[in-house]
Amino acid sequence: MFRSRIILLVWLFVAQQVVAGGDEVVTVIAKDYKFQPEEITVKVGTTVRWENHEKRQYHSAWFEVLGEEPGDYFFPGDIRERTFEKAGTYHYVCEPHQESHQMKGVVHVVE
Ligand SMILES: [Cu+2]
Repeated sequence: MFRSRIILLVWLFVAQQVVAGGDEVVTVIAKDYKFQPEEITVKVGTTVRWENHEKRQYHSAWFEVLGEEPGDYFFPGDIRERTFEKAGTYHYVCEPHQESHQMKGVVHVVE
C-alpha cells in the first residue's frame, strides 16, 4: 500500500514535468509592423509561435544569433514556430522592417 503510493507520487511528478517543460505554446502576433508582445519569457522546451495578423504585409522573425539566413518571410495567415531547448536571451528582428519600423523582439528562455 505504502509502496504503491510512492509509485503514484513519482508518476505524478514525472507527468507534471513533461507538461510544464514541453507542451506549452506561446504566441507572438506580428501586426502593424510590431511583434506583440515584443518581449517574452518562456521556460526551456517551450514552443513560440509567430502569427501574421496583417491584411497584406509579410514579415520575418530572423534569429541571426542562431546563425540563420534572412529571408524566411511569412504572409498574412501564416505561422512560424520555434522550440527553445536552451536557456538564454534570443534577440530577433523582422529583416525587411528592422530599420524602417524598428520591428524587433526578444525571447528570454529560463530553466
Ligand atoms: Cu516586418
